[in-house]
Amino acid sequence: MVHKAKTFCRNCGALCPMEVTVDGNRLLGVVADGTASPYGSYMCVKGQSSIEFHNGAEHRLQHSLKRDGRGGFVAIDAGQALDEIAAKLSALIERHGPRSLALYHGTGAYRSVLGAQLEKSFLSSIGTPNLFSTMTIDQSAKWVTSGRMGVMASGKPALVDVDLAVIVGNNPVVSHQTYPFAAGESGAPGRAFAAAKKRGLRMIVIDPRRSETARFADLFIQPLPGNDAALFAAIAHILLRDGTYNKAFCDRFVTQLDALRAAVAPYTPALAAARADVPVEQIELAAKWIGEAGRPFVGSGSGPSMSAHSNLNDHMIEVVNALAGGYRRAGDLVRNPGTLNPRTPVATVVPAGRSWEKGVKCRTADIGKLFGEFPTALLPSEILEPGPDRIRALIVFGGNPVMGLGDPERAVAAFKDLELLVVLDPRKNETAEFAHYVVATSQHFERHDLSIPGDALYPIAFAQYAAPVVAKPPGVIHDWEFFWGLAARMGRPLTLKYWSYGLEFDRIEDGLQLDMVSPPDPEDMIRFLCKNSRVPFEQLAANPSGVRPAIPEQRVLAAKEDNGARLQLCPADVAGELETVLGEAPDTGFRYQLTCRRILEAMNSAYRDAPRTREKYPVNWAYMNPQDMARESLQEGDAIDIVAEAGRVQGVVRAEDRLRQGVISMTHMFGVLAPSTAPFEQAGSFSGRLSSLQRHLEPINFMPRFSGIPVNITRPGNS
Ligand SMILES: Nc1nc2c(c(=O)[nH]1)N[C@H]1C(S)=C(S)[C@@H](COP(=O)(O)OP(=O)(O)OC[C@H]3O[C@@H](n4cnc5c(=O)[nH]c(N)nc54)[C@H](O)[C@@H]3O)O[C@H]1N2
Ligand SMILES: Nc1nc2c(c(=O)[nH]1)N[C@H]1C(S)=C(S)[C@@H](COP(=O)(O)OP(=O)(O)OC[C@H]3O[C@@H](n4cnc5c(=O)[nH]c(N)nc54)[C@H](O)[C@@H]3O)O[C@H]1N2
Ligand code: SF4
Ligand SMILES: [Mo]
Repeated sequence: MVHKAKTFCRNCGALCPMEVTVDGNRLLGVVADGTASPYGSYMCVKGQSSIEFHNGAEHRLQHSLKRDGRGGFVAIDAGQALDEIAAKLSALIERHGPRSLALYHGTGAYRSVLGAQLEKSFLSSIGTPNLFSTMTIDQSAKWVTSGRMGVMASGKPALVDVDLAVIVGNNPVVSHQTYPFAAGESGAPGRAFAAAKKRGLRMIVIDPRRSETARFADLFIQPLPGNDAALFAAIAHILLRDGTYNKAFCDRFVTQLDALRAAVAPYTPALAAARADVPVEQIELAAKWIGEAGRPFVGSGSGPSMSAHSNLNDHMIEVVNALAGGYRRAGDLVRNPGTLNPRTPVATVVPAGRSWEKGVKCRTADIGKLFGEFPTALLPSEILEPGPDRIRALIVFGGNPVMGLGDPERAVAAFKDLELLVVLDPRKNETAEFAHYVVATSQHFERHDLSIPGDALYPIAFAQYAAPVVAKPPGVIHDWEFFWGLAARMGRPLTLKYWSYGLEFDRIEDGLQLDMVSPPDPEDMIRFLCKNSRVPFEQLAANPSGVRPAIPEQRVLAAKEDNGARLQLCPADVAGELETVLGEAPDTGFRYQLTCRRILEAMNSAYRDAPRTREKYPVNWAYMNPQDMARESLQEGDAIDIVAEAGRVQGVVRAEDRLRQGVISMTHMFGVLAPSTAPFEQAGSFSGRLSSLQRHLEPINFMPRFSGIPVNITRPGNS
């Protein structure tokens, strides 16, 4: 019988509420569900693609696979696969200790709530410190900044409360990624910007490409990539020069202003303008608006975090936000005080922790954990470098790291070296090709989830519970069943806890000890995760469109007493990096820089092969400014070789006048791992070939360079 059911999308952080039409085990359609949604009625094309994926599009895996020893795979029952994986893991740990196991938590794992919670318990139960995730190949510059500067516990303001949004290398209209890194709303981002503009919001966008988000900009600055540190050092220079920074905020909450003043003194507006190739007037105007703003929010996306000097870029962007007092203040209304996990923000500084300087370290670098994780760029070294506690077994949960890491020569060598590689995924992605076992997991609409990943991100308090709306194919298991099944077979206990970023799993006291003989009921686990919720589980279950709790007005509290902590605007290592950057000269051996971008239709490597994606993107086009194309005598559709220090790929040129000259813009994780020689036959060009996992890594988080990569272009066949 055909019926309608409520659920929410789990493809990205927006978690859009939706209504699907169900016919038995097939999904016939999907529309946005605006009943209670914090964004009103909204969804994007990936919502549609995800129902087609449930129905079997993109060669969805229907059962688990085992490598057959002859270069191929054979189907294996999931229970049998778990038996074999458990036996191998137990033997490895027995022989080499818990550090021989590592886990990589990919983009697909963040919104698989029960799986992600049990993953943390599983790692703790094994006792391995080896947790890697996409965060350290994404925007961990933000973690580094919070570790070096400290954090304002009052948090950042909601879009509806700011009068100036400065958005740096972030394109939420396509990526739906905004808050808490940058001003905006993850669902219906364009609508939220339009409403804010109508109210009088001023917006500055800084991006080498006039992005979809930039159409809302009052001031659009189009720099060469990799110069955000210089630009924001110059803006700090102006704010200090003119005395237009927020003195009230700085007197109370920041320190090292004198050191900052000295460090940014050489970063004159003229110097930054020359480096970034932008008019100096634009830098002065941006600084003027920031100085004038009553309620500013200066924030960034992945662009600055993926370019040269990524940690310094981010630090200087946050310095400007701090100079402007871009945080919620005592007495400010808290628009979303959390629903599942209620929070009461206080206007106080959480001191800089520099977690990486202490505790358990990586084997191959003198670096400790960043928010509980090791740097993913070091994963190949941690596998390959000989030693008793090297990584021998890896579980990849919802990720495609051989592509995501870039530098396929290095990454593939490491993945091939593993004694046990288990991939937990509904797709047979490129990483799965190297796996000993591919455990096929259920798709979003087939499992239980709770809106934990949105709890602190929604613009208003909101929570939603999703029960399965269709049955999973008989051959697949849920992500959480994998971790429970493995732990049960290995004789390890599991405890379900409400873990979220910033918490140390072992320190969370409140937990639900799971029965390791009969599998837990997923509904019981969700009920447990609702234990502190403002909306009881029963109410969420009775309201499948989600609930906006009625909560009394909440305001940011003033600190009872000054804890003495201050935001450290210019610690010694930051001052040192500013000095180093000052002395750098541009690499004149390269005429272009390749920048990152995202497309609406795909989620990294997921939905890349969805029919509606392939229609527009048979390849990931190499976008160029038409004037650059004319100078190079290139036409649309021409093939070019894009040559970087680390490697080369063949791309297919498309004109884009929104892009500044000197930049080639290309989305990631298309194509194949093999050398790129025929983009149309290889389904695109794997731009990860242009990045190195051994050179140009940032300090602390070892972030590789994925944007602003110096490149030259030639016609294929010419070198
Ligand atoms: N549709 C869709 N949504 C996604 C994803 C997806 O693949 N598809 N991926 C998700 C993931 S994993 C992430 S991390 C987020 C990322 O979310 P965003 O950070 O918003 O990612 P992008 O859309 O790539 O926007 C980055 C912008 O930075 C600009 N840029 C590049 N280099 C520089 C630079 O050096 N300086 C400055 N100022 N700008 C620069 C680029 O031109 C681009 O417009 O998106 C998430 N959402
Ligand atoms: N050159 C270059 N490299 C980059 C980037 C770039 O811009 N340029 N971006 C970087 C960034 S920001 C990121 S986040 C990484 C992405 O790196 P990864 O996260 O490693 O790659 P994804 O393609 O997002 O992999 C997600 C996988 O999760 C699976 N999946 C989806 N939903 C579920 C689920 O519910 N359960 C399970 N088990 N699996 C699921 C999908 O099928 C897919 O195979 O790449 C990084 N690498
Ligand atoms: S924006 Fe698109 S992908 Fe993200 S949750 Fe909404 S429908 Fe899903
Ligand atoms: Mo990401």
